[in-house]
Amino acid sequence: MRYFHETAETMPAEQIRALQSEKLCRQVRHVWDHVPFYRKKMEEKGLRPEDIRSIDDLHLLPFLTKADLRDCYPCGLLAVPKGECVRIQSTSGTTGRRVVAFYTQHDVDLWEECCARALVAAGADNEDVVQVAYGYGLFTGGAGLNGGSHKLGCLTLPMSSGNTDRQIQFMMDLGATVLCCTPSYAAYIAEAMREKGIRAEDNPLKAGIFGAEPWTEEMRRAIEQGLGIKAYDIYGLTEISGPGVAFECQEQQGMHINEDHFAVEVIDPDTGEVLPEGSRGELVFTCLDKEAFPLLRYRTRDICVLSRKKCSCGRTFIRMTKPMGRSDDMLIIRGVNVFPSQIETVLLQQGYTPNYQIIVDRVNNTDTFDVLVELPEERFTDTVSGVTEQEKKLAAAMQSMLGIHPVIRLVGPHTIARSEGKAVRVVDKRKLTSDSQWKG
Ligand code: DLL
Repeated sequence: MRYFHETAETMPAEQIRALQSEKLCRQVRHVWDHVPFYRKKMEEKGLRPEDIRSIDDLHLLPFLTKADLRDCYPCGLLAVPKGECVRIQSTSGTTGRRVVAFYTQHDVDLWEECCARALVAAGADNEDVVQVAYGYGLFTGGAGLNGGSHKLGCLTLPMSSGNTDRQIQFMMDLGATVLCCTPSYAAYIAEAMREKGIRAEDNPLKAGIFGAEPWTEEMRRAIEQGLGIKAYDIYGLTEISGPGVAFECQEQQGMHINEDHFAVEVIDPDTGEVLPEGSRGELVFTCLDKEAFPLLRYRTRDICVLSRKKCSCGRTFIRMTKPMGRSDDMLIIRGVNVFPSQIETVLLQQGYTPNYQIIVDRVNNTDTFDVLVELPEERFTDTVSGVTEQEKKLAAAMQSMLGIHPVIRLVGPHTIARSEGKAVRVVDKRKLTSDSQWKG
């Protein structure tokens, strides 16, 4: 099996554009009729649905930002009655206001099909055993790949993340052939297997589908060697549906965007100008046929380059490079979205000063996450146990806000450099960009 949906995935470019035009006109009418927020935004630009006649008119529509999504929380962008929805998923959340994405059954089917396409592109068919070690729950990773695997007819192991010993045992006992998780977790699983004396050639895996966080070509090689597999990238975001918005094929030369469902643009993040193919800029997605939560011209903040160069796999969908970073301040640490503002909130709530620094690094392919925090003078103690106790308490408070455990390092009052301009809150030592992504 080479494609999950051959006619869609190999459609000539003109046909994709015609399909996108037809779907966009329908989608614009749908949001105009059902989402007062969109109607207002369009009216502010002097636009009516009939002004959008083809995909070439996409640039006329207003952008949608994460701030708009927060303002519309929870149901302000819902385009169908809540009773017609069958599911929500949600982002890992910023300062208390998560983005809640709604799905009708049609939207779930569409999303799962995108994930099934990714599985086939990674060489899977219905004979495969797919181990899904992305988190299940509000996060889209587990649900998305689980659904894609079902659609393809694979035996699905809904492991969720964590409990690495059990992951390895199920993988070996049930003969998992495809592993789906974040790349950092894949590297950790490889390391744990090595420590147990299981050699790469002894495990039943043949491929992995890894995404949800940035990873380099070096990391890909390490995982491929460590697990004895081919490692494929997968991209997506909750707001647009989840994993499967784009996926890699056997060529491993960028990710094909499912253009029959999502129109993509790259813009200059400062001016909003649409940039020509091949330029580096911010990715903007338009959902062409989602019903419940159809975002139009959503600014992802992910920076990347698009290419329409023919791919030897036969798929005609445009390809995106790995995201080369983000244009906002969100960090992705071990697959979890972390905003510096969340850390500041916890510090202030716990009676600390807002003088802190986040230090993120990658050691043995796993993210480290340290937060340097100044001890307020009134809490100063020179006993080791006193300091350790405060560090533990603060780490627990951050874990409950962020869903990820930082190492807190309390330092003396006034030891963190003050800034005269923008404060440098984050020191990210990970090398996450790769220069040569278009080799072929
Ligand atoms: O991370 C969806 C997903 C789950 C994708 C599983 C792939 C696999 P969010 O939690 O909403 O959704 O985070 C979306 O994660 O805007 C990117 O910045 C980043 N991201 C996702 N995939 C990749 C990737 C899921 N392959 C945000 N490479 C996005 C780099 C990625 N960054």
